[in-house]
Amino acid sequence: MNMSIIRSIGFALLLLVTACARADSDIVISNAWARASAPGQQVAAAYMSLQSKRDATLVKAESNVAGTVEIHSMTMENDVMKMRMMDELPLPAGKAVHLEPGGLHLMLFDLKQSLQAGDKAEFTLHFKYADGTSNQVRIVAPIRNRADHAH
Ligand SMILES: [Cu+2]
Repeated sequence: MNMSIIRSIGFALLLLVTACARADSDIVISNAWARASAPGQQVAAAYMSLQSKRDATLVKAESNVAGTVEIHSMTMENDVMKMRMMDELPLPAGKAVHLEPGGLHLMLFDLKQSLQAGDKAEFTLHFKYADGTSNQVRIVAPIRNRADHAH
Protein backbone atom coordinates (compact mmCIF):
# COMPACT_ATOMS: atom_id res chain seq x y z
CA MET A 1 0.00 0.00 0.00
CA ASN A 2 1.59 3.28 -0.99
CA MET A 3 1.21 6.63 0.72
CA SER A 4 -1.26 8.10 -1.75
CA ILE A 5 -3.64 5.19 -1.24
CA ILE A 6 -3.37 5.55 2.51
CA ARG A 7 -4.04 9.27 2.18
CA SER A 8 -7.05 8.59 -0.05
CA ILE A 9 -8.51 6.15 2.43
CA GLY A 10 -7.96 8.56 5.29
CA PHE A 11 -9.61 11.32 3.32
CA ALA A 12 -12.53 9.08 2.36
CA LEU A 13 -13.08 8.08 5.99
CA LEU A 14 -13.02 11.71 7.06
CA LEU A 15 -15.67 12.55 4.46
CA LEU A 16 -17.75 9.54 5.43
CA VAL A 17 -17.94 10.93 8.92
CA THR A 18 -18.57 14.53 7.92
CA ALA A 19 -20.50 14.39 4.66
CA CYS A 20 -22.51 11.22 4.89
CA ALA A 21 -24.25 11.54 8.21
CA ARG A 22 -27.58 12.15 6.47
CA ALA A 23 -27.14 9.57 3.73
CA ASP A 24 -29.54 6.69 3.49
CA SER A 25 -28.00 3.58 5.00
CA ASP A 26 -28.24 1.69 1.69
CA ILE A 27 -26.38 4.31 -0.32
CA VAL A 28 -23.11 5.88 0.73
CA ILE A 29 -21.80 8.96 -1.05
CA SER A 30 -18.23 9.98 -0.36
CA ASN A 31 -15.54 12.30 -1.73
CA ALA A 32 -18.12 14.67 -3.18
CA TRP A 33 -16.80 17.95 -4.56
CA ALA A 34 -17.65 20.43 -7.29
CA ARG A 35 -15.07 22.19 -9.40
CA ALA A 36 -14.81 25.96 -9.03
CA SER A 37 -15.94 27.85 -12.14
CA ALA A 38 -14.22 30.70 -13.94
CA PRO A 39 -16.05 34.06 -14.03
CA GLY A 40 -18.75 34.00 -16.71
CA GLN A 41 -18.56 30.26 -17.10
CA GLN A 42 -22.02 28.68 -17.38
CA VAL A 43 -21.11 25.06 -16.75
CA ALA A 44 -19.18 23.13 -14.12
CA ALA A 45 -18.69 19.55 -13.02
CA ALA A 46 -19.12 17.66 -9.77
CA TYR A 47 -17.54 14.41 -8.65
CA MET A 48 -18.17 11.82 -5.96
CA SER A 49 -18.08 8.13 -5.18
CA LEU A 50 -21.37 6.24 -4.94
CA GLN A 51 -21.89 2.86 -3.37
CA SER A 52 -25.16 1.03 -2.77
CA LYS A 53 -25.72 -2.07 -0.68
CA ARG A 54 -28.50 -3.13 -3.07
CA ASP A 55 -28.68 -2.90 -6.86
CA ALA A 56 -29.68 0.68 -7.53
CA THR A 57 -29.68 3.24 -10.32
CA LEU A 58 -28.97 6.93 -10.14
CA VAL A 59 -31.83 8.34 -12.21
CA LYS A 60 -31.67 12.08 -11.57
CA ALA A 61 -29.56 14.74 -9.91
CA GLU A 62 -30.37 18.30 -8.89
CA SER A 63 -28.32 21.10 -7.38
CA ASN A 64 -29.07 24.43 -5.74
CA VAL A 65 -26.35 26.09 -7.83
CA ALA A 66 -27.41 24.86 -11.29
CA GLY A 67 -30.53 25.00 -13.44
CA THR A 68 -29.92 21.51 -14.80
CA VAL A 69 -27.70 18.62 -13.77
CA GLU A 70 -26.87 15.81 -16.19
CA ILE A 71 -25.03 12.54 -15.69
CA HIS A 72 -22.11 12.43 -18.16
CA SER A 73 -19.62 9.84 -19.20
CA MET A 74 -16.30 10.70 -20.80
CA THR A 75 -14.56 8.44 -23.26
CA MET A 76 -11.63 8.72 -25.64
CA GLU A 77 -12.66 8.35 -29.29
CA ASN A 78 -10.05 8.78 -32.02
CA ASP A 79 -7.86 10.78 -29.61
CA VAL A 80 -10.74 13.11 -28.78
CA MET A 81 -12.40 13.23 -25.37
CA LYS A 82 -16.14 12.88 -25.81
CA MET A 83 -18.78 13.61 -23.18
CA ARG A 84 -22.03 11.80 -23.40
CA MET A 85 -25.21 12.26 -21.41
CA MET A 86 -26.44 9.16 -19.59
CA ASP A 87 -30.12 8.80 -18.73
CA GLU A 88 -29.14 6.81 -15.66
CA LEU A 89 -26.12 5.39 -13.90
CA PRO A 90 -26.30 1.80 -12.62
CA LEU A 91 -24.88 1.09 -9.15
CA PRO A 92 -24.33 -2.68 -8.80
CA ALA A 93 -24.74 -3.87 -5.21
CA GLY A 94 -21.60 -3.38 -3.15
CA LYS A 95 -19.54 -1.88 -5.95
CA ALA A 96 -18.20 1.65 -5.63
CA VAL A 97 -18.80 3.80 -8.71
CA HIS A 98 -16.41 6.73 -8.94
CA LEU A 99 -17.26 10.00 -10.61
CA GLU A 100 -13.90 11.68 -11.12
CA PRO A 101 -12.08 14.06 -13.47
CA GLY A 102 -11.59 12.45 -16.89
CA GLY A 103 -14.43 10.00 -16.34
CA LEU A 104 -17.99 9.96 -15.09
CA HIS A 105 -19.20 13.27 -13.70
CA LEU A 106 -22.25 15.33 -12.94
CA MET A 107 -22.43 18.22 -15.39
CA LEU A 108 -23.94 21.41 -14.01
CA PHE A 109 -25.63 23.67 -16.56
CA ASP A 110 -27.05 27.18 -16.19
CA LEU A 111 -25.04 28.02 -13.10
CA LYS A 112 -27.00 30.33 -10.82
CA GLN A 113 -23.79 31.77 -9.41
CA SER A 114 -20.10 31.30 -10.06
CA LEU A 115 -18.72 28.45 -8.00
CA GLN A 116 -16.06 29.78 -5.64
CA ALA A 117 -13.49 27.54 -4.01
CA GLY A 118 -14.31 27.32 -0.32
CA ASP A 119 -18.07 27.56 -0.85
CA LYS A 120 -20.44 24.61 -0.84
CA ALA A 121 -22.98 23.24 -3.27
CA GLU A 122 -25.98 21.08 -2.41
CA PHE A 123 -27.04 18.10 -4.45
CA THR A 124 -30.12 15.92 -4.32
CA LEU A 125 -29.60 12.53 -5.93
CA HIS A 126 -32.56 10.38 -6.89
CA PHE A 127 -32.11 6.62 -6.87
CA LYS A 128 -34.29 3.70 -7.89
CA TYR A 129 -33.82 0.22 -6.49
CA ALA A 130 -34.28 -3.01 -8.41
CA ASP A 131 -37.57 -3.66 -6.56
CA GLY A 132 -39.03 -0.41 -7.90
CA THR A 133 -38.73 1.62 -4.68
CA SER A 134 -36.90 4.91 -4.80
CA ASN A 135 -34.78 7.02 -2.54
CA GLN A 136 -33.38 10.55 -2.42
CA VAL A 137 -30.07 11.48 -0.85
CA ARG A 138 -29.07 15.06 -0.15
CA ILE A 139 -25.42 15.94 0.14
CA VAL A 140 -23.38 19.08 0.62
CA ALA A 141 -20.21 19.14 -1.46
CA PRO A 142 -17.28 21.53 -1.03
CA ILE A 143 -16.27 23.58 -4.06
CA ARG A 144 -12.61 23.20 -4.90
CA ASN A 145 -10.19 24.02 -7.67
CA ARG A 146 -9.16 20.39 -7.98
CA ALA A 147 -9.18 17.07 -6.16
CA ASP A 148 -7.34 17.18 -2.85
CA HIS A 149 -6.06 13.66 -3.16
CA ALA A 150 -4.24 11.72 -5.83
CA HIS A 151 -5.31 8.45 -7.38
CU1 LIG B 1 -19.92 16.71 -18.99
